[in-house]
Amino acid sequence: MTDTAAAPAADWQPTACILCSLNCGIEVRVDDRRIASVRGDRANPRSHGYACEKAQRLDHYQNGRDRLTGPLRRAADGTLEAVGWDTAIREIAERLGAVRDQHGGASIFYYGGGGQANHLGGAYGSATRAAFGVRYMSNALAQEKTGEFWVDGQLFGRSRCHTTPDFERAEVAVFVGKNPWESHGFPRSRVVLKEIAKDPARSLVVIDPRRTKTAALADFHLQVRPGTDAFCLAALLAVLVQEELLDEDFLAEHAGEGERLLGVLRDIPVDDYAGRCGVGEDLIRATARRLAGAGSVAVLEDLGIQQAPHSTLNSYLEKLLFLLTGNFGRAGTMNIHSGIASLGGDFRKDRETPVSGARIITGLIPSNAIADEILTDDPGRLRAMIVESSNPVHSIADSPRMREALERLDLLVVFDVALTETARMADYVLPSPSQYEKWEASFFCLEFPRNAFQLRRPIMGPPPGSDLLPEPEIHRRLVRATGVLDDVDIDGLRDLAARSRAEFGGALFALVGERPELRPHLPVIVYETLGATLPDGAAAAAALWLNAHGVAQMMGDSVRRAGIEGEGFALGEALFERILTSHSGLVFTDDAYPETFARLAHPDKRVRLTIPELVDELEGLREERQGPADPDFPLVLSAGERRSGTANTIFRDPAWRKQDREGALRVHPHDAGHIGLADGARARLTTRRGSAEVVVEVHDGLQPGHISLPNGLGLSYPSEDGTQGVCGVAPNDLTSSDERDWFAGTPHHKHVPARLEAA
Ligand SMILES: Nc1nc2c(c(=O)[nH]1)N[C@H]1C(S)=C(S)[C@@H](COP(=O)(O)OP(=O)(O)OC[C@H]3O[C@@H](n4cnc5c(=O)[nH]c(N)nc54)[C@H](O)[C@@H]3O)O[C@H]1N2
Ligand SMILES: Nc1nc2c(c(=O)[nH]1)N[C@H]1C(S)=C(S)[C@@H](COP(=O)(O)OP(=O)(O)OC[C@H]3O[C@@H](n4cnc5c(=O)[nH]c(N)nc54)[C@H](O)[C@@H]3O)O[C@H]1N2
Ligand code: SF4
Ligand SMILES: [Mo]
Repeated sequence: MTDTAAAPAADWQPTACILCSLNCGIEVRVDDRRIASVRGDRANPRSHGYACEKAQRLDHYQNGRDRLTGPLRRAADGTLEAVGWDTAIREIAERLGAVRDQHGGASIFYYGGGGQANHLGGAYGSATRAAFGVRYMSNALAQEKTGEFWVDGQLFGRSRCHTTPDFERAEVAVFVGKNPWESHGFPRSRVVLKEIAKDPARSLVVIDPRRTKTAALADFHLQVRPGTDAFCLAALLAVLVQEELLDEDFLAEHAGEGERLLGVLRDIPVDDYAGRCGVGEDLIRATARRLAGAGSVAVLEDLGIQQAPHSTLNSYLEKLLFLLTGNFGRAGTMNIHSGIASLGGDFRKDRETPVSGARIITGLIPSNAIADEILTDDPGRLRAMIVESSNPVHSIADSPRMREALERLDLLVVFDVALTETARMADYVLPSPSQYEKWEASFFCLEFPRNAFQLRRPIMGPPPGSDLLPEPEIHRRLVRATGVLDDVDIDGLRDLAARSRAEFGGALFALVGERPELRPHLPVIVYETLGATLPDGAAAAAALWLNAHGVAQMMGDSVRRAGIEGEGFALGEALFERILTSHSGLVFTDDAYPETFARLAHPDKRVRLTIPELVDELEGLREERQGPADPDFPLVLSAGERRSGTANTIFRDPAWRKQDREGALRVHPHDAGHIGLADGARARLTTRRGSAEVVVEVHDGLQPGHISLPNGLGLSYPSEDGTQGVCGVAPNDLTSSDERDWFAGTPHHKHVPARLEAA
């Protein structure tokens, strides 16, 4: 045994993995500021001890060599120089204020607000936006989920009526453009997948052009030709209608306005559509019959259809699979979950972007439209940008154009923990402690009936000698610098908060009743008042007090069913107290199944089946020509596959990957042979937008003509001697921002015309 191993082990501390939206509860042991050991936390009410192998590598995030240690400012010579917080905040406030005064707050844009697990800071962003009159915002959801949200809004009445699949109990589980073995996306993914696969009474359906690890477990693998899901899904739905497999009782009781949709489906030529998507007609019919005959079906769609042709239509057809078969509002099916906070924007404002007229959904500008809104001489263009916890230079389509756009801005302010591709372009970089060094939380609470939330405590302090501020404090200082809160009696409110929360609540309520313009500032106001009274330096958690009361008010029965007692204000207080003290997380709502129907927001509480715009698109499929591919770009590149060695851009150090260090391009043996490429060979990959050298992995899980590159690579990172290096290919050096869904503007990352040549 070595000396270090003999040193007394630190205690296991509960926290969460921050690498994907599941945020599995973990317990970690810290040794000399390193995340030394990691294990699943059995007390976590969502993950119950589950964690995948990636969590073992979290120290690559915690102790990355490009972590920021203090604020930075762009100097006259163009380099980034150290600057003090007071100077940085004062100058940013002055410069944002100047942009607003000259061009209006609509010219300042806010992007991000949290990555896979750090949403607490973003909860304070509303105050900064209000202080500078910011009108437009967005985040990564606007390059994946906005089409789906819009469809939810039409079907269920509100885009926040978001459905969640109950795979634990489903007889049939369906994945459409989703590879949960690698990407997760629902609790204990791999355990549940294996359970379904080995149970002869249950079935797994996967729609994916590749034989993924998920597809390899499937009973029904519909191996569509890339980009043809609309045909496949339409054919499945057509079989349901034509073979009279609909759940008529469910539809009569809970749905309406289906005539036009069902008429269109009745006329679809199933054999033709099967041919167009490359799936056998027999397999399509067998799958449809399996769905119709099952006691329960749950469905999950993801990037494979959201970032591909017909994105929004695909989301619509995916939802019709469970709706037409009546798999809604019961165990094992789809339910509308509760939530603790919104992940979207302010959807009450504009419906279109000011310059290019792109559709704004749930308050979010399509990521692909951002450069259009900057690179123009239109007086309404965006001129300043605040980026919080996101790396848009790397993650938005057409990175060269995003760089050009950010260069054109008068001011770019970036909040991050690392010197990212985006931070390198900033005028000011505002660094925060890591997610293990501060109070933090994720708002990805998507479960039903028992929905869980975890407020995480810091498990260590920030690095010695660093000069970092948590995001809530940065927002507070920016807001304070504008003077907007100067006439609010903060001291009085703080005293009240310390004395009586009920009186504090009453005073706050009266304040925003009198001055509604202060409403978006509430997070900062409660942070400065109630926050100061919270134990253990938990001020950042103060904003959650607002959420706790909101949830208690709107879903009191569900909160009480979760074992939290009280009525009215007392229930909100009890929930907040439970949030503060449940370090492994808590169940905050336990819903009854009828809740799904109660949450429908159409006045008649029915699902509205026909979405006219999308039924038009569905009808138009018949005329769509699938001509021969562009001879210059004969392959379809899927730019951004999730693998066990990818984690967005949260891990920047390539050394975290033991295998597939450079992120190989996967190529079918037929294509590899044709081009003359052996496994491990280097090749030149070219798209209409760019070109890159790649390592090839010959892989028979693909179909000929389809090639696949991982996400999250091509990041610049310092080696031990400090020289910067880039490992692998940044996928968005190869994508174009104009290749996007006509409706929601979601990118076609999974469908990039490409060619491959021996290097
Ligand atoms: N390991 C790992 N896990 C992650 C992440 C990560 O970076 N690494 N990122 C997280 C994030 S932000 C997200 S949004 C999720 C995404 O999770 P997923 O959507 O599951 O991830 P992808 O691998 O991008 O795409 C899923 C599948 O779409 C398939 N596909 C490609 N083209 C088509 C098509 O035309 N039709 C159909 N039906 N399928 C197609 C691909 O073959 C792939 O298997 O993963 C999360 N989890
Ligand atoms: N071509 C292609 N492009 C894609 C995709 C694809 O499949 N293909 N997938 C898309 C999808 S689904 C997504 S979700 C996006 C993701 O892309 P982004 O929205 O850019 O998010 P991440 O890569 O997750 O980056 C998160 C950032 O947060 C920083 N960070 C981590 N912890 C903290 C913290 O505590 N505080 C602060 N301030 N910052 C922190 C990290 O350093 C990192 O810079 O990429 C999209 N882009
Ligand atoms: S990467 Fe996702 S599934 Fe794996 S441990 Fe982390 S949160 Fe859980
Ligand atoms: Mo994502």
